[in-house]
Order: sequence, then C-alpha cells, then structure tokens
Amino acid sequence: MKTRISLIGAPTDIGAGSRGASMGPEALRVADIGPMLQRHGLDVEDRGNIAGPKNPWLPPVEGYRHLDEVVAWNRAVHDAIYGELQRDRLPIMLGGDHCLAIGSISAVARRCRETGRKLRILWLDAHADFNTSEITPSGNIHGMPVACLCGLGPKALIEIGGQTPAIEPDCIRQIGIRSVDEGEKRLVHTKNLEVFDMRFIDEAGMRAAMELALDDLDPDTHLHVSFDVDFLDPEIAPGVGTTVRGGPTYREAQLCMEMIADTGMLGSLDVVELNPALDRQNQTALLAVDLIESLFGKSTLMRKPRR
Ligand code: 6HN
Ligand code: MN
Ligand code: MN
Ligand code: MN
Repeated sequence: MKTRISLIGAPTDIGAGSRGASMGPEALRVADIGPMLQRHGLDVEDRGNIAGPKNPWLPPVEGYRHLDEVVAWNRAVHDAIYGELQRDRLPIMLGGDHCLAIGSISAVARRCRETGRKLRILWLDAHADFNTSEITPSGNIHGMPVACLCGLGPKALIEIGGQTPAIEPDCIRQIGIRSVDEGEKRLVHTKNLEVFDMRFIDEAGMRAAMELALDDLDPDTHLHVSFDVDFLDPEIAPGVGTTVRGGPTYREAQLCMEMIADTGMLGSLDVVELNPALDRQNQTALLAVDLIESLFGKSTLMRKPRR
C-alpha cells in the first residue's frame, strides 16, 4: 500500500437531503484523522478544502436538485483527486455528501486507464445510490452516484472523467446495503450489480461477504473504498442524514476494514455523509477515524492474520 497520503476536504451538502454534511471535513480533522495516520508512520499532507458553490436548497428540476452546483463540485473534486494520484499519493476525500464520489471515482478510473491498472470499488453504504432522474424519490443526487459512474445520468456528470461510462458495473461490490428504492431495485438487477446486503451479512457473516467482495483481485488492482458513514448501524453512528437501522456492528465494521487492509491494495478512499449537525459530541467522526485506522492496517496484535 502507498504510504503517502493526501487529505482533501470537500465541504458541501449539495447532493444531500439534509443540511450539515458540509461540516464533515472539519469534524474528521477535529477527530484527529491526520495525526492518527501519522502515528502509523504514514506521510500525511492535508491539502485543505476544495471550494465550490453554496447550497441554494431548492426543489428538484427535471428530477435533479442542484444539478449545476453538483457538477461544479464534482469537477473540482475530480481535478483535486486526479492531481494527487498523478503525484503518486493515496487521496482521502473528506466529504461532503456522497454525490462527490462521482468526481473522485471518475478521477481514479481515469488514472487506472492511463496506468493500465484494474479497478475494484468497495461501496460501503446502507443505500445502493443507483437512482436516476426518472426513478429518484427525492431528486437528491447523493442517491445517484453509482448510476452516474456507470453512465446513467446527465451528460455533464457522466463525462467528468473524460470517458463515459467512467466504470463498468462489474468492478463494484456493494456492502451493507439495506435501503433500496423500488425503481432502483429493478435497475440494480438489470445492471447486475454485485450486492452483499445486510441479509447476506446476517446469514453468511461479514467474513464471507468480504472474502467474496475481495475475490480474484489481480495483483495490480487499485482498490477504491467509498465509505458512506450511514453504512454503520445508527446506534453507533447517529451523525448521518439518512440513518437506516440494522447496519453492521462495531466489530463487523472493524472486520470489514481489517480485511481490506490485509489486501495491501488500498489506493484511494472517500469518507462521506458524516453530518456533525446530527452527531453527538463528534462520536460518529471519532468512530469513522477509528475504523479508518483499521483500514490503514492497525491490528490488535503485531502479526499477520491466519487466513
Ligand atoms: N446516500 N435512496 C434515497 C434517495 O433519495 O435516492 C436515499 C439516498 C441516500 C444517499 O446516503 O448517500
Ligand atoms: Mn451513499
Ligand atoms: Mn447511504
Ligand atoms: Mn454479477
């Protein structure tokens, strides 16, 4: 794994259904994300925050809320993440809401095409984020990034990484899913997305889910983790706008992160949807940082796991 990390804040809630994810980057910094990574011997540069348009808080127009502003933010995110990848650093995008994954993953996919690497995306979320303007119940674009990345979305968003579609559905593995809208469900099946939902995790366990999600990785694969904090059970992570009960426990989430760390292939990370306005004493940010510590290789004992 790369040991040179860049933190990039994207302080906006432009794609969300409640205000406050714009405060996410600062909450993660207050929870010591930078110093925590440094303590693990990593070279960490905090590149500060990206700027973009303010949130006008308007109803949907033709199925999208704030499309122009979402495009502006995602172009800026794309450019910032792409720049860090070119410098051969591992970018961590501190969101911000999940619409920003359109920009970050478009940049990662572009870099993978240029360097001839395979891409695997782990989408840790309560939601599939696979809506389109025709089927969205809300118009909130944070419910649409996976569809946009797969080429289903408005031209300005699907073209951000220079090639449409940015990715193929078969490079995605979704984990922790437990809230999918009706039309969205049909689209997930049509496009054959690989989903390890909570029913699967209940029955087979997080270990089996992660073994399958990380199955047949080419040694030269870039692993991108898109960590929507609402992936976690709301009892431990109340600081998100779209809580869905029945998510992974603290230990299940740790195991998920540890198994990703074991691959040694992590290449980029989004941390999104943290909403400090809904949090209690920054506990959700602290939990996210604790989990990211495992993602970067903290383990209980100094030994290789027995898998
Ligand atoms: N997220 N499926 C709902 C919608 O409005 O499209 C919720 C989306 C939540 C998105 O949490 O990143
Ligand atoms: Mn999401
Ligand atoms: Mn979500
Ligand atoms: Mn499949």
